[in-house]
Amino acid sequence: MAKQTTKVEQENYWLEARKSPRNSALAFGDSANLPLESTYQKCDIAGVSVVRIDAWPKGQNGVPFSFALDIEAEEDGGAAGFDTSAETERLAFFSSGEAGRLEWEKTTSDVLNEVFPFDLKFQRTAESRFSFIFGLPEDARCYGLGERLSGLNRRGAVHTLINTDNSKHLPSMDAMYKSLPLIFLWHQGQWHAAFLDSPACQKWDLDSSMNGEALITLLSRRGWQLYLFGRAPLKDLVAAYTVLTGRSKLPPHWALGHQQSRWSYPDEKTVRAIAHEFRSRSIPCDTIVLDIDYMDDYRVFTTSDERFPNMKQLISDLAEDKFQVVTIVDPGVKKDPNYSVFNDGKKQDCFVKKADGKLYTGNVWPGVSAFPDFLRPEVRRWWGAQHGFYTDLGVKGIWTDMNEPAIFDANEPLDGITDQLPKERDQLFMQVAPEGEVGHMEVRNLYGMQMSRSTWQGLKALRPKERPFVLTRAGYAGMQRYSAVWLGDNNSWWEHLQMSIPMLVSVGLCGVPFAGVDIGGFAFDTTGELLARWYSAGLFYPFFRNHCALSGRLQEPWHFGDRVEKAVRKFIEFHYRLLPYLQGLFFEHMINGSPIMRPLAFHAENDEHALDIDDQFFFGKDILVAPIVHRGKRSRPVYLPAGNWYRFEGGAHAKPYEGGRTYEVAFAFDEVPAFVREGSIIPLAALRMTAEETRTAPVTFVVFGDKAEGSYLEEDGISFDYEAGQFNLFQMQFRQNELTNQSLSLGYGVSGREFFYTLKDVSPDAEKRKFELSY
Ligand code: MIG
Repeated sequence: MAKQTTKVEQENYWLEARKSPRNSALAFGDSANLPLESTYQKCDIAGVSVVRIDAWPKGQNGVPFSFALDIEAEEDGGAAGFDTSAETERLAFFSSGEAGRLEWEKTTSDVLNEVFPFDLKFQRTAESRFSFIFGLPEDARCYGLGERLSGLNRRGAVHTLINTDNSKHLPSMDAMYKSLPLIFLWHQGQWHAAFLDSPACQKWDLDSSMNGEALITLLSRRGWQLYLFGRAPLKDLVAAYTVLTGRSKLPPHWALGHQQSRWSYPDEKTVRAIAHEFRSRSIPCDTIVLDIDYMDDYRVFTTSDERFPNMKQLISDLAEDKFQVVTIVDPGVKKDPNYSVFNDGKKQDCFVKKADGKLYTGNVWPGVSAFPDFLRPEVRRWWGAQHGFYTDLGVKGIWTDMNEPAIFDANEPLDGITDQLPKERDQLFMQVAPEGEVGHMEVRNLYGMQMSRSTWQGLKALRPKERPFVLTRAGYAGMQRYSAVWLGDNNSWWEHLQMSIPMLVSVGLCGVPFAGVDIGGFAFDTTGELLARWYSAGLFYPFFRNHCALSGRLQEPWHFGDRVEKAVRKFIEFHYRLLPYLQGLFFEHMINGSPIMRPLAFHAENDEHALDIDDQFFFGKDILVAPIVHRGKRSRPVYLPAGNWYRFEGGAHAKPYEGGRTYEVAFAFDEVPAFVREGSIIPLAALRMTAEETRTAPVTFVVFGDKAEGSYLEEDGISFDYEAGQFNLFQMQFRQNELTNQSLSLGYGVSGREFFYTLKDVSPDAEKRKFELSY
C-alpha cells in the first residue's frame, strides 16, 4: 500500500508538538492555519456539566453522523423508559434515544475551561490530522480508554485506539480490539472526563515523556465531537457518559450463567459428552458454545453435514437438559458462486468495495471472502435476517468474532497506519456512511459495533419476545447497547489473570458492563492452580466463560484432578448463588450507568490510596474482590477502604475488619476471595444447575451488620416486559434484629419464591430464618 503522507510532515509535527509550552495560546506548529470550523455547546446531563465541541474542516458540511450516540432510529426498537414520578424516582432511567433529545445551548471556551480546567487546545495540524493538547498536573491519574493492556492508570504511555486483532496480547503492541475514547481525570480529589467521538485512529499520549502533557492525535479528514465533562464524582461522570452513548438492556438470564466454550468442539458427539460431564458432575452450566468448526468449510449460516448432521436434534436434546447453544459468526462471507449467502449479498450489493468499485476480498477462515458494509442500515437488516438460519435451529445467542475486521492478509492497522492516514482511495476498502462514501480507516472502529448491532436487531426481529444475547470482540463507544464483550485472545498466563482486573474494570467505566475474559486463558496450556484461581476471580466477571484455543490442553473444570475440580465447582456455585445480586447490578446499570466491576475509587471517594489499587475491584457496591493472582501464593495484601468489612466466607461469628488499611490475607485454595461491606444485605439463591432454575429458587438474604440495607429484583429474565414496568424492586432493611422490606415497584406480580434470612453466613447450610416478603 502506498504511504502518501510525507514523513517530513509527520516529524515536524511531533517536534512542534513536543516543543510547545503548555500555556501558550493555541499555537503548536505552522500547520495551525489549516482551516477548521468549530462550535461550542453545553448541556447538563445527569447533573453533570458537559461541554461539546464540534469541529470539522472548512468546506465540509459539519461533523459526521455519530454512531456512538444513543439516538437510534426505529430499527433498533427504542425502549419506552420508565416513569419518573416522585415515588419511583429512583427507578427512572434514561430511555434509548435520550441523547437525541438533550438540549444543547451555545457556549464559549470560557465555560469549557471551567468544566475542564486543563488548558485544552486543539488544532488541525495537517490535512488528515487533528491534535489536542491538555495539561496533566503531577498528581493527575488517568482512568478509562476501555480495553488496554495496562493497569488502571493509563498515564505514562501512548494508547493507540484502532481496532486490531491483537492476538498476542503483548504490552509492546498497544492497539486492541475495542476503541473506547473516554478518559477520566482525577486531580486534587476531583474527577473530570473527556470523550473524543471519532471512529478513526486516535493516539492518546498520556504524558509518556513526563512533561506534564497529554497529546491526542486523531488521524482523520472528517470532523469530530469532543465532550468534556465537568467536575463530578466518578459515578456521575459514568452516568452522564452513558446517557450520551446508551446503556445495556437486561440480558437474558441464562446468559448470566456459566458458559463453556472451546475452539472447537469438533462434533456432535463431543458436545453431548461435554454437556453430560457437567450434569453428571453437578457443575452448574447454562451454555455450550460452538466455535468455527460447526460450519461447513467456515461458511457462516451453514452447519457441517459430516460433524453436525442433525444440529436441530442436538440443540433440542441439549435444551431438554437445560443447555443453551451459542454459535460463532464471523463477518467474512466465503466468495463461492455456489453459496447462497455470498450470491444474495452480492446481488443485494451488501459487500464493501474498493475505491475502483470492484468487490473487496480478503483472506479469512473460509479463504477468499467478502465483507458486509455494516454501516448501511439495509445491510444490517439483510445480515440480521440471515440469523433466521440459527433461530430455526434453536440457537440462542450469537458470538460475533473477527469483526475489527481481522483479515489475514491485510493487517494494515499495525503496519504504519497508526502514524498517518493513507489517501482515501488507498484505504483497504470503502464504506458508505450517512454522509456518503468514506475510506475504511475513517470509520474502522465502527465495524464490529455495527455488526453486533445488526445481529442484535436480527435476533430481536426473529424472536421479538426474547432479549437477544450477542457477544462481540470489536467495538466502539456505545457498543453496550447491543452486546456483551470478551477481551479476545489472552494467554494461560498469571499475568493475564492479573491484567483481567484493570482491563475489565476500565471497559466497565467506559459504559460496557457485560464483560469477561477467557477463564483459564485462551492460548497455551493452563494449570490446575491457574484455572482455580482464575475462577476465584472469574466468578465475579459478569460474562462468565471458560474458553480455550485449538492447541491448548483440555480446559473444562474436570481435567485437573479432584482438588481443582472441587474448588472450581465451588466458585461456579457461588456465581450462581450470587445471580440475584448480579441481576440487580444489571438493573442498576440501566438506572444510572454504573458498571458491575468497579474500581475502588468508585466507592472510596477522597481516598487517594485507593486510586492506585488495581488488583482488587468492587462487584457492585457491597462486595470487594481481592483474588490471588500469583502462582504459589497463599496470601496477599488487601486494602480495605473506610468502613467495616467481613470476609465473604467468614461465617456467622466473623469479626469485622476495620477499613482504611491494608491487611495480609490468606485465602484457602477454594475460598471465595472477597469481603462484604458491613451494613449490606446480599440476596443469595439456593443452588441450581442453571440460571433459569436459579431464577425461581429460594432466596436467602444474608445480612452483614446490625443495621443493613440492600435491594432485590424480580422479573421474568427473558422478555422485554420489564420495559413496560413488569418488574418488582424491593428495598431491604435490617434494624433491631428484624428484616423488613419496602416495595419500590410491583409490576411483576408474586414470584412464588421462598425467602429466608441469615446473619453473615453465606454457606448453603447456614442456619436460616423464614422471611415473608411483603408485596
Ligand atoms: O483467528 O474462532 O478470539 O476466541 O476461538 C482466530 C476461532 C479466530 C479468535 C477468537 C477466539 C476464537 C478463534 N478466533
